[in-house]
Amino acid sequence: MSSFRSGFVSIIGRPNAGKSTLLNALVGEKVAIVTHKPQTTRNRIQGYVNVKARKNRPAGQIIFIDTPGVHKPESQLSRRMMQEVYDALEGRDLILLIVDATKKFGTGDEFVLDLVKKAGGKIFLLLNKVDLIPKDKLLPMIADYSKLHKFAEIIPISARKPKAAHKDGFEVLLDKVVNALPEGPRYFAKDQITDQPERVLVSEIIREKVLIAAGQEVPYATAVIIERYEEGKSLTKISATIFCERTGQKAILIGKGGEMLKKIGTGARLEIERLIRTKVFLELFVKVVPDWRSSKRFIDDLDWHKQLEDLGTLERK
Ligand SMILES: Nc1nc2c(ncn2[C@@H]2O[C@H](COP(=O)(O)OP(=O)(O)O)[C@@H](O)[C@H]2O)c(=O)[nH]1
Ligand SMILES: [Mg+2]
Repeated sequence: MSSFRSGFVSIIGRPNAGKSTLLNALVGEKVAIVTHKPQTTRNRIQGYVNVKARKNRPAGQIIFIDTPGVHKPESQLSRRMMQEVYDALEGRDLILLIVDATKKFGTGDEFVLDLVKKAGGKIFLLLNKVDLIPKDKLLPMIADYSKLHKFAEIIPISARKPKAAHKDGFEVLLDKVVNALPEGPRYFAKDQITDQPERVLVSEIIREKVLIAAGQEVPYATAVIIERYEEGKSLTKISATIFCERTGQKAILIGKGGEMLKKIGTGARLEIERLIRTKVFLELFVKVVPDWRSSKRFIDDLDWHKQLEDLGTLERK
């Protein structure tokens, strides 16, 4: 078999199509948070998958890039999220366009399709959530989708139950992806699974618990910033602030007698302890910053790519 392949593969689709679920399933670890609420993912996130050679493919390393769902931007924040999508469309070797196969193809899907067509290059169409679809619906569906565009591949998958789509799970998808990549080096060490530093994963875990716990409208208005992160041998001390836009939202997040915040904190702490393998002391604060989603400056501060740059500058001082 020919030599090692590697490259960048962007996962693009509408909110809730299952992009982050797919990334986690491929990587085999949770690197992106997932909820049933749209617009959970705010940044592009890399996940690394090392594949062994097998009958139909050489060995390789795939850098998958999860992205925010393609949507019409209504705030500075969602404009920034769409910029993350555009960035992920630059300089990649392959696009995976993922659609929720339980939903009718609509104008939103057309918009995404146009976007990836304009980006150019090879596109695989992934029909996701086929675990929810009767088998006999699949072939006609593939036929319909193939009329929309000359996709390099159309592959039915289930990000949540891979074996419901194919007895070998993701192996067929991985065969096709690896074969679509150029020969190249292993970019990242075998034990590295994502580009996100630990403290970013931690802030995302907290945000996920907020999204799951809070009601309808609060989640979109929340953001999490880690204020303190002190690593010890057996205990890590973390303080984080959950930002929201209105005092009413703050009241909801804190809850009666602090119950909601406690629930968020406990859920987050347990998961963070599993991730970093020490006990965790987690302190949460809630702060109101009116209309932060319209503030370019606040959104800049949230950007962890930028946070890291700032940290690097601080450490060099
Ligand atoms: N039944 C089923 N649900 C899925 C599948 N993939 C994703 N989901 C669910 O769809 C919702 C959105 O998933 P998520 O990965 O956050 O979508 P994203 O917005 O595209 O990143 C979550 O509730 C997932 O559990 C799948 O293959 N089958
Ligand atoms: Mg997502």
